[in-house]
Amino acid sequence: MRDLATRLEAGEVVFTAWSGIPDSVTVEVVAAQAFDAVTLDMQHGGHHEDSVLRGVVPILRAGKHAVVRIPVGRFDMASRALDFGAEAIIAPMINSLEDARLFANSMKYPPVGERSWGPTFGFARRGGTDQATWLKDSNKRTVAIAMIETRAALDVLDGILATPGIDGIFLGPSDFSIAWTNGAAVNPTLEDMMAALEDIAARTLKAGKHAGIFVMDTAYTGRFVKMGYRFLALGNEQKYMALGVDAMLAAARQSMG
Ligand code: 3PY
Ligand code: MG
Repeated sequence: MRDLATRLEAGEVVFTAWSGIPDSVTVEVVAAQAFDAVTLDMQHGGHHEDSVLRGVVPILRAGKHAVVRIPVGRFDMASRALDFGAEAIIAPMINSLEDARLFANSMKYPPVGERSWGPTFGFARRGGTDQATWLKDSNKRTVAIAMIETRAALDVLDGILATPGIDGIFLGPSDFSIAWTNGAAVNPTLEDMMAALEDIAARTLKAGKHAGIFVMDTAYTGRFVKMGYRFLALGNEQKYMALGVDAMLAAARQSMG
């Protein structure tokens, strides 16, 4: 299986499922669907340390990229999730250069960062062969993704992108819309902010980093890909279930004439 970093460097579009139900059997079902990756959400989803430890297994077994969104400021959890076998970490609310530096430090071994040694589960789960190779390759085989979702983050975007160890950004369009409207609205497809989203993607690619976004409305997918976003998150378990049931009932009713 090719690394997520390799696929993103090649410009491939990568779709990630979004999981909020903290149960490894549910994760197993999600990972069996046609997504390229599964993200376990510890920020707004119900995932916690134990469910991440267990949930990474069915994702890797399905041959998918295991991604974890940590809670705000929980950079210790970024290291832990990597030690559990996650390949990429999404850190929400990276609003300052200090946030970016702390996040990168937790993601990368020296000399880039300060990640502490101890891939207790990840080594075997991700096919580690020997410690020297793991140490040599880990920094480029793990993807540190900083969420951009406030005006403060936008103000220091170039600095975040230039932070050693930060591999890319992930746009949170709901929080970004709240920031954009000064708290007046939550609208992840707000037309007024689309030029800013386009500018963020362009600056990210220019810096040689990866751009991702949560696609709340699938009709916007093509537009975001055209802007340069390649790592795309879709839905959650509730949505997958609702859409599946809607499609199934509609097909059943249609067959009745
Ligand atoms: C946002 O849109 O704010 C997000 O965090 C998406 O997950
Ligand atoms: Mg958000």
